[in-house]
Amino acid sequence: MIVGVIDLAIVDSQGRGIREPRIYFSRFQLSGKAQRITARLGDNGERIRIVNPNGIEVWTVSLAAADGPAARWQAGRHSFDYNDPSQLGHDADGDQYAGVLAIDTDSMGVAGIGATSVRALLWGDRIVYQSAVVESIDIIRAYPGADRYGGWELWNILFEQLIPPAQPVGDYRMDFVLTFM
Ligand SMILES: [Ca+2]
Repeated sequence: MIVGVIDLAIVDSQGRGIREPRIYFSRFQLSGKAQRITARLGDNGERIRIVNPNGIEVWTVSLAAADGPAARWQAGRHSFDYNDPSQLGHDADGDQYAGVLAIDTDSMGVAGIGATSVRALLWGDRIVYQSAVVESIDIIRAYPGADRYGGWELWNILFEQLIPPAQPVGDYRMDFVLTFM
């Protein structure tokens, strides 16, 4: 789901909107140990497009769980957490589920559309979701001096999820909301 006051979309290589964008973590072999899996949002065929037709100078694009801090990755009755930075099995947020998701924009691609420049834009963090502390993660921010009335495309955002040990096999899913404000 995508919300915002400005035009924010995920588009394919022809610039057409992708109605229900999805990213997939690669299949992984379960073991008795915790493990990290990764996925990337965006490549040549799928980019986040930001268009700012109203001249807003300072803005942020952020990503949050659609169901808020109580959300979990779910496969039927099995689930694991996305915002429990205590890492291995010690449940910091008290919901009895372990697991944490990091969003890393260190190697994110950013390009202005047409004549738009990327000046006064800031990205390049690795941030983990943390219940009641970090419920939304900024992907990119524009500061005073950024081009107004411009458009930008973003790709190659790294998602890294820590899976708790002994997690049951399943096709785990979770919904996120991308917001421009
Ligand atoms: Ca938890």
